[in-house]
Formats: sequence, C-alpha cells, structure tokens
Amino acid sequence: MMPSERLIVAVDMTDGETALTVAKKLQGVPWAFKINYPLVLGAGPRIITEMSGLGRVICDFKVADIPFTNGLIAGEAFRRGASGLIVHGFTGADSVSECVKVAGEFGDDRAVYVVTEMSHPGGTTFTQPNADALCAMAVEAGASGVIAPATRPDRLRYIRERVGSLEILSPGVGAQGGSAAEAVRAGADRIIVGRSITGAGDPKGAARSIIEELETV
Ligand code: OMP
Repeated sequence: MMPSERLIVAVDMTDGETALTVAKKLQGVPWAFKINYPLVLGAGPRIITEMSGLGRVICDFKVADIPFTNGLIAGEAFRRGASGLIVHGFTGADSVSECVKVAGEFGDDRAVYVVTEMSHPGGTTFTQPNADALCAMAVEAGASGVIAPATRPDRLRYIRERVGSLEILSPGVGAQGGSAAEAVRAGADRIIVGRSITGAGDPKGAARSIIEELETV
C-alpha cells in the first residue's frame, strides 16, 4: 500500500463551507475523508454527497441501534455517497450484520468498520475489556474492518492478532498523542488524523509530512 493510501483525514467541524474549503486544499492527498455528526448536523446531510465529490467519504456515525434503525441509517449514508460507515459493535451481531447487509446492497466497494477499543482515556473503561468479543463479532458479521487505538500500540498489536486480515483504521495520531509510524508498525492499515491536519496553518503540508513519516515504515 502506498503511504498516502494509509491516511484518512477526519474533518471534524460544523461549518460546511469551511469543511469543503479544507477538503479542496487536501484533495488527492489522503485516501479518504472521515466526517461525523458535527459536520452533518451543522451543514445538513447533503454535505455527505458534496464531500464525496472531493474524495472517498467515511461516515463516522458510530451507528448503535436495533437492526431496523441501523439499516435505515446505513442506507441514508451510502445512498448519499459514503464509501464507508463506522458502527458500534456493543449493540450485537444482528445490528452490525444489518449494516453489512445494507452496505452490500450498494456494492462490494462499500465498507463497514466496527469500533473495538476506543482511543481516548475512557476507552479503557468499557471498550478495552470487551475488545476480544468485539473483534470476534466484527469478523463473524463480515465487517470490512475495525477501529483500534493508535494511542495504545500494544493494544493495536493485540487487536491485529484477533481480526486476522480485516482492515484496521487507527485514530488517535497527533492531537491524542499517538504516532502514525508506530501505529502502522503495530498493525494498522490506515490511520485517522483530524486536528493536527485540519487545524494546521497549511493542512496539505501537515498531511504530506505525515505521509513522509509513513514512508519510513
Ligand atoms: P483527532 O484526535 O483530531 O486526530 O481526531 C480523531 C478522529 O477519530 C475523530 O474524528 C474521532 O471522532 C475519531 N475517533 C477517535 O478519535 N477515537 C476512536 O476510538 C474512534 C474514532 C473513530 O471512530 O473514528
């Protein structure tokens, strides 16, 4: 995989015009943009389609409901142009499987990623003790990949052993203290970076310097 294919930029902001300006500056540099509730609530759901005109979009909705509701959310995200969707796994296999089923209806290229252990300090309270079960369930449900913490490379290594060849997307690089190169060395396929790119004076330069760091792995 090319180092640039390992980078996902989290566009965490509420203003649609600002988000599109940042994405235009970064266009063609990262593998994907990740968007979240702040942007969709602030700018409206059409931002999913607008952002997908500038690159691959992963909707980080951490979907966590009964299968019926999960399916509706997944359908809206993919219909509006998302390539990937981040879902929670604690809701159980049926809820995750529903998202995987809906993704498949939009094409083989649509991905569902299951959160295993979260990257922030609170991630150790509930997600870490349940990471084994979440990994097993993600594999069983046919997810494309999982989310695992760049802030804890030892845990990334542990999770890699449990998800086999599933893709690992790893947030927590930069603002949360994790290192891009270390995360990839520990088993991440791609890293998710938000504030240290979007908050930089030169977002493209910040993204390029992370890609350069990944060239050393
Ligand atoms: P920065 O800390 O600004 O680089 O942003 C990290 C991004 O990854 C944010 O969009 C978070 O919502 C997201 N994230 C985590 O930080 N930790 C997790 O455990 C999971 C996610 C995620 O699912 O993307």
